[in-house]
Amino acid sequence: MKRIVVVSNRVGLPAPNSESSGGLVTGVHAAMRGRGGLWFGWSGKVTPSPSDAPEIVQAAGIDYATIDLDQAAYNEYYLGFANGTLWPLCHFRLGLFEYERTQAEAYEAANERFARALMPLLRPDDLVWVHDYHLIPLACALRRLGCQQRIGFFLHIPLPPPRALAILPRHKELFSSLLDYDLVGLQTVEDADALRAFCRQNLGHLVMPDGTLLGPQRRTATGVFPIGIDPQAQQRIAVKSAKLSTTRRLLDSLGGRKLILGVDRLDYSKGLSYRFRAFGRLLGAHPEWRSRVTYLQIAAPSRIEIARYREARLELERQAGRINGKYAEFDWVPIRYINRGFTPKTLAGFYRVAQVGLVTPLRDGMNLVAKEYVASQNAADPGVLVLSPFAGAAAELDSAVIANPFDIDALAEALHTALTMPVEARRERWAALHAAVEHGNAERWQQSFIAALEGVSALPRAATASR
Ligand code: ADQ
Repeated sequence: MKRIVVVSNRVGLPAPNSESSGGLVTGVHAAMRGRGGLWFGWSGKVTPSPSDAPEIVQAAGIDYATIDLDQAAYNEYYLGFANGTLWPLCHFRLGLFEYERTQAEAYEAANERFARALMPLLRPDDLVWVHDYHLIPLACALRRLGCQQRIGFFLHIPLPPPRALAILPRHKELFSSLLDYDLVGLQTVEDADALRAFCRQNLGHLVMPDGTLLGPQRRTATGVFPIGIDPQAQQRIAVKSAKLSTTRRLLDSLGGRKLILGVDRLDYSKGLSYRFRAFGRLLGAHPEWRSRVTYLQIAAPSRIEIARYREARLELERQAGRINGKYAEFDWVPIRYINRGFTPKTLAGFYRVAQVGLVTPLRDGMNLVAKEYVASQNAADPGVLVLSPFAGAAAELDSAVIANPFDIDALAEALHTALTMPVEARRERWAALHAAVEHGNAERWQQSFIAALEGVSALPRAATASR
């Protein structure tokens, strides 16, 4: 079996009982658990004059190799181009998109540095699997250093249509560097269609009926690989965690009221302020729910150095204050808004006892919280998932209560529907959701991507063209 080398900006270094650092780390960990391999990337540390020689630690069959970033790279590459330019662009938020040429250059330079540090660690028959928008040009940088190994790329976030991508200066240069990969994987059919359309329309490349892109140097296969979780492990943890003192304390504090639960990184793409408004609208339109339901929103701070993220946080504080001020009673607070992360164990217990899982991003590559919520339920008395159609997960989880988060009234009605749904209907919907989560699990995601990467024709473009 060939060794897998995973490359991602952030590496999920082993740290027992740590709070999650987001979906990529959750998904990659679940996928590497059985197979092992090397995981290379940024340590999460910012140091002056960091070395290009990675620090290596081993745990549970995985070698973790990391390098630090310096302050300028952190500001310009990570906060700047990756999260201030590419993140809003890919989440269809063109109004929030910002561009600085020096940041684009720092992004290229960071990718070159990652390539230089990784190259000495590679063995001839490794399969290199690069993750996410931070590292789009990594294969190009590796190829320049002579890397011949198969390299695959997986984009965890959405890809907007070509006309939106075209607002990025030098978009052709950036996205044509995807053609240095042997395989590019995306979360949904819509994302894969956007990539193929961009390559055809903006780059002028031929796209084969099977989705293969014919670039100038090589053939690049493309495919849809929806990321998943380990549903059986999630169910086991949830059953155990339901008995934890944290879960018991939560239940005691609710005093028999129903619970709506949201769990997210605090990110403007997750649509939290729309949810708060919809919950307020529910209490206004259906007074029978006052004092009978509590909404717990857990929102772990994320990228707080970026002004938009601080503004999103302030907006949520304002809204929670307004709604609580209007509807709270001396013995009931409608919205409990918690601005920190919790361990996966604690979250699993909360998922299990929540009657409604509220997952309504404005745009999301997949959204693993939706899958974790489903996998944590009690089959005999399951909760209801309220899901945005703009989460990649909606393609698989279409038995959820689907509600457009921009339509506050529709979202409030969806909450009412979920809270009043009879048990037979809940069981029926949950069975379909659970089957989908089981089917699209983390193991299948990893195995199908690696099988596709091993299976792609390694022939250079020139050789195939002349056959
Ligand atoms: P994220 O945007 O981070 O991931 P998501 O898929 O929902 O979003 O993953 C979040 C993970 O972090 C989950 O495992 C969740 O349990 C955990 N988490 C979230 N909030 C938390 C909190 N407050 N406390 C503790 N843990 C928390 C990106 C993309 C997604 C895509 C994933 C994986 O944006 O669309 O699904 O990568 O590809």
